[in-house]
Amino acid sequence: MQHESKAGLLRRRLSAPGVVRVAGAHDALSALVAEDVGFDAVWASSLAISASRGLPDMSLLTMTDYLQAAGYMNDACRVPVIADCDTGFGNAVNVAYMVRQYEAAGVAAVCIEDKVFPKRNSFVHTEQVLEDADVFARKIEVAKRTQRGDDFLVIARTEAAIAGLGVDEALRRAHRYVDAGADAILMHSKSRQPDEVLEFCDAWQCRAPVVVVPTTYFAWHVDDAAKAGVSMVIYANQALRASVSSMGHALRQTLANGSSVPVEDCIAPMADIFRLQRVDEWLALES
Ligand code: SPV
Ligand code: MG
Repeated sequence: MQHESKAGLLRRRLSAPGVVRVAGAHDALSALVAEDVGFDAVWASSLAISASRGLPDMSLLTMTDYLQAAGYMNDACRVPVIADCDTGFGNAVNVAYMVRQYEAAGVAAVCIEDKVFPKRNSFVHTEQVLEDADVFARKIEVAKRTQRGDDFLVIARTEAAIAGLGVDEALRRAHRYVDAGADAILMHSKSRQPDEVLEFCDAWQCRAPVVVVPTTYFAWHVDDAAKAGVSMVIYANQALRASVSSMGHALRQTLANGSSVPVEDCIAPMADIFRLQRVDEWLALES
């Protein structure tokens, strides 16, 4: 029997009952931690990859930078990688090149959002400018036409609610993007409650899988998201934020104490690092 591709695996999981649970990663190691604890897939987050380079998420890094980061995650992990590809790094032609490159790197899915390039992170307090819906739908059409394998997924993300245009505009756009061939819709919201997403799902009637990113409405339980008709939940930045606070805590304590004694019990033992690096598998190649 032929080995199932990661895109095939993700597509099958997305169409099966239950929610696909995805964790955002900033590098291969954080992607491995997500896989290790049991997440179904990894989100190669533009926010997290930018932060790992010490930069804001505002289209400063290039496609090549993001592709390299997603490729490292994909090489390290067995679970599928979903790449956050911002606006597609330009126009429909850039999207075609992007799809070719990401699919060739083994990434299972790409997600593009309907903002204009250069985009800013959805939570930064600044103006958010939406792309014309037809122009964006054309990017989706081109992405779908460009992919070589049948299972590769293109997720269309609408930022209508982020830009303050409301759920009706998000719905209008989502229908347009599914008409253009999108495999799933990421309905983004920065509401403190899941109200916008609930309103969306209610009207959407599961026309295509719905993906959500509960960063501001983090108390929404995954079982309630499932009941609302959500197919995929992405915890986009929890690992990044956890790493910043854990590193800060461990280093602060070590500096203050003059040794790492106070934190030894709460930092990963070296054995955990070796396990994630699969040191034994590499050593076995020598013998
Ligand atoms: C990311 O993780 O980069 C995302 C999600 O795109 S958000 O930060 O909510 O825009
Ligand atoms: Mg992003």
